[in-house]
Amino acid sequence: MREPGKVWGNSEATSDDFNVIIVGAGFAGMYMLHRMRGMGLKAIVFEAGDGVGGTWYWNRYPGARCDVESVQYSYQFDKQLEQEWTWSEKYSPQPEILEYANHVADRFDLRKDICFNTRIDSATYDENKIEWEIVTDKGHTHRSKFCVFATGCLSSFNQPRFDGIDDFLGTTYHTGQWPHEGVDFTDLRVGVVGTGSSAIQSIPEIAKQAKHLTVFQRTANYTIPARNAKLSEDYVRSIKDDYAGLRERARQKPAGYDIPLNSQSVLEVSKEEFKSEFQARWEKGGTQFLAAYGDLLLKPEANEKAAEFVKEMIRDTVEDPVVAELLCPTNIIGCKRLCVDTDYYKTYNKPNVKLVDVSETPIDRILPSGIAHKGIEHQFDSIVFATGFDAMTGALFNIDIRGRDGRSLKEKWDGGPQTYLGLTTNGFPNMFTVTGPGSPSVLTNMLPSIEQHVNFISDCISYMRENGHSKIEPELEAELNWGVHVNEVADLSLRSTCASWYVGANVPGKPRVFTPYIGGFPRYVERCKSVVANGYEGFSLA
Ligand code: N01
Repeated sequence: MREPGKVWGNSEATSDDFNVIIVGAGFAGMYMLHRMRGMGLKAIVFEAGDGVGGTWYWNRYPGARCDVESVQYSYQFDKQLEQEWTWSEKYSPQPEILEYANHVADRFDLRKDICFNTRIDSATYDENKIEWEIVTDKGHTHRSKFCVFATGCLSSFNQPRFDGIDDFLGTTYHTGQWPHEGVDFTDLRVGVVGTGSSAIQSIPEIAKQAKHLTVFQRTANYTIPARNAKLSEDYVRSIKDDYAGLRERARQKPAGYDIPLNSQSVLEVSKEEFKSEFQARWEKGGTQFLAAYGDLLLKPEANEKAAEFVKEMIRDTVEDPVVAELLCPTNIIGCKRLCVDTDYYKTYNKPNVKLVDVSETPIDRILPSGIAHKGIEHQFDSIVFATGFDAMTGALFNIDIRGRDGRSLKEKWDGGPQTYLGLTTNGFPNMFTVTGPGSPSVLTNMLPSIEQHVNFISDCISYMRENGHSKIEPELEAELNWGVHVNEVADLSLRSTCASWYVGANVPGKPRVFTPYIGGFPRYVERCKSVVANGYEGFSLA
């Protein structure tokens, strides 16, 4: 084994140079830093916000919570952390998840190597030195052997540029950039644009305060009651007593999330049977609803059974039949990400809540006093844009990333992202993405996926160190084959068939490509293991 200093060392390096530069201090960046330090490497994280937590730092809108049960949406790399941290609710609210991120940062003393309030403007690969040069928005330059983008899948917010948006005299908010001090909507007339997860979580909370709330819906969404609850001491004890078992069961599941999966076809059971199964899952709450039968996301006629059940629930809940029909989605259930809510449909029974359908006629423009639609002026004191994100690639494209020969990542991915395993891309040596396009990421429980990626990257760097390599890059052929596989499995699922952010449909001009890997967590992990077992198959090492 070569001495680390010789492998990583650069005669021109200054004390400002790092072995590994990590971009982003969310759950991915924090664990990456921890692993690098554990390997004795010098690493620094650059973070745009003034605190850790990523998604949970930015998305502070009312009602924000995770839709994966907290006992599973948590790190598993440290058994003591697992035992000592106690979640208070089934789906913990954003402040508690952020508190957890802060606890982890303190516990592992991460902050001293995180440079807050700093955005990365550019990252350029220097072939001669086999180094990355990073320039921050403060104009500082740093160099490192490796560059790891832990920039998140849903971190570049999507703000549609409605005509007149800058003329609005009230206050506008985006759910993904919520003010830290919170917002009091008491006695205000509020407009919400969008009905995705962020809107579905925030609308019931905003409706509790606002004098009047108008929701502008372009596409109705399916949502399942969360049935959130405080966790009892006995339940927490039972989880902690068998955390290893729970994590192992989760690893075997396609979403890396231990929920009751039924592989049976809904088409093979009687109407009474599937209705009772859907009813039981509706009562239990959460995304496990879609795991009721094995073919719900494979066959339209199977999907329709689940979709019809939810529509019946909407019609039973919403008192005004016209509003109920507007809230009934017309597309595949689960095609767009299934939402999880608390009292979403019930909120439309409130006298201060109104739904405006903008599916056929879009919003005309923003006026100084509100929103104009079909020539009608809706007056507001505040407008909330719950309009989502430039998902998967947005945060990467916000940085001018240039690989070998000055080639820009944005240009390379002009027709859609191309990666090997969602972790690396040809032409960009020593660069890694955590939960990048082509990885299971957003289709799985993010925390186990993040840990798997970070462990893969860390082990890879360790392997390079032990074997005297200073450069790693995926071969073009391996990358193309991975892309073919990602597309093949996407084509098997109904998830790839609608205009969702999974395919980039929500951002005008974005190429329509199903970006995450839908082959499932276990299959992905097996593939990564076999790549390693075969001496980093598909990578060229120098
Ligand atoms: O964003 P979205 P989100 N005019 O893209 C509408 C995760 N998440 O922030 O569907 C009018 O889903 C748009 O309409 P349409 C989760 O993975 C998790 O809600 O494009 N409307 C849509 O209704 C989630 O999937 C959690 O027709 C416009 C909405 O804005 C992802 O983040 C909580 C418009 C955007 O919905 C994104 O969710 C929250 C326009 N010009 C988020 N442009 C949990 O863990 C857009 N829209 C619970």
